[in-house]
Amino acid sequence: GPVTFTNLSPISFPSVGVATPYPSNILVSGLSTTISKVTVTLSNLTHTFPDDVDLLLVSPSGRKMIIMSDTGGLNAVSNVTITLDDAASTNIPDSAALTSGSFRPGNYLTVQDAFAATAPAGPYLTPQTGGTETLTSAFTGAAGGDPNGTWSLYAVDDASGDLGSIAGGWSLTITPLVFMCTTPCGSVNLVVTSTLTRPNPTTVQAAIQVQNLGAVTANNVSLSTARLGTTIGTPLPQNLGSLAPGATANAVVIFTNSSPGANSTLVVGGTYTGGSFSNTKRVTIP
Ligand SMILES: [Ca+2]
Ligand SMILES: [Ca+2]
Repeated sequence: GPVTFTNLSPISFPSVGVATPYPSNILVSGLSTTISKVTVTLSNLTHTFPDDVDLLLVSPSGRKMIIMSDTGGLNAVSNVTITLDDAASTNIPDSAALTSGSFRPGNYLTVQDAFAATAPAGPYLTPQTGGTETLTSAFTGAAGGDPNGTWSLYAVDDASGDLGSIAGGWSLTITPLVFMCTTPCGSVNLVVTSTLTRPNPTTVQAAIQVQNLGAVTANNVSLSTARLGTTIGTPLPQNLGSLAPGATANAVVIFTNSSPGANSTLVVGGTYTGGSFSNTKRVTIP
């Protein structure tokens, strides 16, 4: 499901110019390399003239989109929390007052607003009304690239007089693209077997075997998530390479874990010609 990453540090707008910090960063890690949805939440936006606010979001893969610019007109706002979400029912307003809630992204007035260095140079992707991009088209799927890494929010106040802040910082909510298959999936059929042992009171060792019983080769087979605890030694994900039909691969993962009897999950994922797969196996901690 969706995973939220947050930077709680306030973003302060001067009367005119780049905000502090510039940019504000969020480090995303641990996600699959393709995502299906992203939303952005701005917490506690206060500004005496919101039309001055321009926001540029840059992804780890270098995609750069103006997500909110010249919105809210001249209506001063205090502590509104706004989620930019393609699935919202209304556009963020051009001249009406900003209110707390979910809105589709919007860029009014100037289309290619200026973002001083250290922001990447334009041109920038832009949503309505200056363009037709969405958070989905800009940042998800094959075009969006790997979501893991640093996301940067460049905030600018584009007119002298009037200022404000995003006092509660901002967050990204990202939905990884996951295909779940425990039966043959695109003719890949990976069977995961595991033997878990507890060599000492705080450590669990998982010996995992993955066998491809399907009809086509599984590529990029990755032991991507094993929610057993903090790994010791070889970290996750472990790349198990390609598995031809009938082939097996073995991996050993050692974890810090002090909860005998708990349930956990092993996940093996990868690709085949035509798609991706993910196979989940529930295990009990010894
Ligand atoms: Ca604009
Ligand atoms: Ca201003």
